[in-house]
Amino acid sequence: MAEIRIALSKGRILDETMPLLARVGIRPKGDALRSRRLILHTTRKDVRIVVVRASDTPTYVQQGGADLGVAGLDVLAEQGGDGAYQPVDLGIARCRMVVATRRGFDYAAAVRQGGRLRVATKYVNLTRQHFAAKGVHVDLIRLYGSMELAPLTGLADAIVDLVATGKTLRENGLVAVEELMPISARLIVNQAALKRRRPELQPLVEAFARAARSRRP
Ligand code: PRT
Ligand code: MG
Repeated sequence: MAEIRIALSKGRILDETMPLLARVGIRPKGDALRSRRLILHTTRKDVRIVVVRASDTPTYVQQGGADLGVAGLDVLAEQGGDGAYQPVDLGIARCRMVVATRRGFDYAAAVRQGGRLRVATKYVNLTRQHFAAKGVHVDLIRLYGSMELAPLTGLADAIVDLVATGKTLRENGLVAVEELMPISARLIVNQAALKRRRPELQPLVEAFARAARSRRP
């Protein structure tokens, strides 16, 4: 039997997918969380976990480097998500994508005045669409991380970033002023692989869907 590859990124996605995988009957062999290996064997002989960067998961699945993957809706929406089928909302790695500013910054006035707003983010496509729909002119500043620093240093007026507990914003004197969308991680599937190997892949997709449903309150 040909092997089935599942692309996962270290951190939240791997951590929160692990219990779902266990329900599906798949456990990585050895210490998956600490290992530096990029391909992990599992208790199912035909299943391998490939460890990728979070923003690379859609690429691996779309191009067939992996058959399945788990990616945040933030990553999928930002990249356009075409080519990978998204059959299951796993309901894990939940957070919200928001606009945030320094506490005390008058966002409503800045938006109303029709000037240009400087917005720092790694989600440049979603940010552009969001402000275009509101008719607000923005100067986009593309960052790769630690977006929270941008308003504090005067680099930007606002950021578009993810918020889970709100602790990071709070500790940096920032507040969420608008929500773009709720985020959770999705199972994604290579469409060609699903067509070609449906008898192997479809039961796995359904097992993920059941595992996700059974962890809901
Ligand atoms: O780290 P790397 O550059 O490799 O990639 P990554 O940062 O995209 O990966 P990772 O593992 O940090 O995030 C993977 C996925 O987890 C994201 O694509 C989201 O779908 C999801 N997720 C869920 C989150 C959060 N919650 C989250 N809180 N991703 C990031 N955060 C960050 C947020 O950007 C902010 O800096 O956590 C901080 C806020 O958290 P709170 O709890 O203080 O509000
Ligand atoms: Mg990160």
